[in-house]
Amino acid sequence: MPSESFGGALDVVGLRSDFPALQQEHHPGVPLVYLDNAATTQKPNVVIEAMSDYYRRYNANVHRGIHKLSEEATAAYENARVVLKRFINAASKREIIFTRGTTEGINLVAQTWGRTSLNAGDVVLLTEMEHHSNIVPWQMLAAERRLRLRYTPLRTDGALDMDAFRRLLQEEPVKLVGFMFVSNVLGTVNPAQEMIRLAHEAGAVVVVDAAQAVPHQSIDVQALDCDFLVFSGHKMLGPTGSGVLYGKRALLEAMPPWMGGGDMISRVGFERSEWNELPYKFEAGTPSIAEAIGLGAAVEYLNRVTMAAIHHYEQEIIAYALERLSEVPGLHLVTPEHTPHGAVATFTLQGIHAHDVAQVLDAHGIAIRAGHHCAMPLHERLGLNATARASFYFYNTLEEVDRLVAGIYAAKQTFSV
Ligand code: 7TS
Repeated sequence: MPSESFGGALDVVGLRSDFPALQQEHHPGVPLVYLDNAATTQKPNVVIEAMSDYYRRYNANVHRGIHKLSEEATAAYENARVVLKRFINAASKREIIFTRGTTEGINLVAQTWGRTSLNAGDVVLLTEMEHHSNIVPWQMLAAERRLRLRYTPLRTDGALDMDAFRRLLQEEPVKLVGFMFVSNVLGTVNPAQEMIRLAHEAGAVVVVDAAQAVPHQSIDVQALDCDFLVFSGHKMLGPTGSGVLYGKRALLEAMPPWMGGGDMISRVGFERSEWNELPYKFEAGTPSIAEAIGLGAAVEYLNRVTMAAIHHYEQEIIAYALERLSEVPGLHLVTPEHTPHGAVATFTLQGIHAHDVAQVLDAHGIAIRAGHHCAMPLHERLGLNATARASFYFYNTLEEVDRLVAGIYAAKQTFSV
């Protein structure tokens, strides 16, 4: 059992009261246990209110109207950018591009930096654990520009094979290294700083998929020295349709825009146009204004809780969850227990399909995800069709871990295994 100091400085019960969705009963008399946080997190009142306040009080387009509402909307939108800049310690707010999420951020890098910097025969080095969003955009570009995709393999313990990574970087020139900071399936935390250093030594540009990292630990893009880093607002208490592409200013300055339209230009003629300065060059059209404001409010909330306390608490809860799960007969943990991992517990249950496990758990009020979690190549490599995944956030409790385990025993009973 965890020590009495479990939770440390975090008042989890108090924090939970900030989340309306966590107050509900899943079925009459059965409180919801929400363990699908790697897919998306619940939203605190401050986020919902910040968005509703924008719509109720100062709804207007940004960067254009010379009227009070538009000025207020622009100020709130740009303030969110500053909040995000500080959150990941970017050198300038011009390096913060608002996107709809991680997927859009990676596609933007592929379609702008990639299309101008990668040529036939160039190597893009990814890893075998990537989410589809860090594979498919590169496959699409590879087909168009005849690039070669290579993948750093996993070790049997679920960690990335760093020897192979070094070898792949040395075997032949690599133009781009793309990798996830934290795996959404394994939970594995990759040695990002070391990988970035090695990639730079080999002359590669690095894009980090930090979708599962930024919500759970403090991130400093300058200390990491990554060239690009992307994440989604909805996995860190913010709204769907919000996210950030961070890029080093010199790279962003040199990149052509992706989408054309309003706001991203400084001058438009019938024949040609000139681009706006950063970050607007990459934010064509009316942006997701309420979403950016909501994401700013989410980050301010996270700052109040502190990322250090969140990380510490999550490490305790995941250790407890893995310990309890590993005691269940017939349960195979896909999340490696002995490599650094985030707040994700992925497993299979002997004799029961992951979807059936999820269905029985749902009947007990417990929301998890089952399937391939948008990482089909990883599942193929692991020799698994589907896995069940419980993913935690700082508002989850030990009691919820216990209910998860009880639900798994119920599933075993239902299927008599
Ligand atoms: N990268 C990682 C590591 C992810 O976990 C996800 C979403 C994405 C990229 C894509 O993010 P999006 O916001 O652009 O969709 N992962 C999951 C998941 O594990 N379950 O549902 C979504």
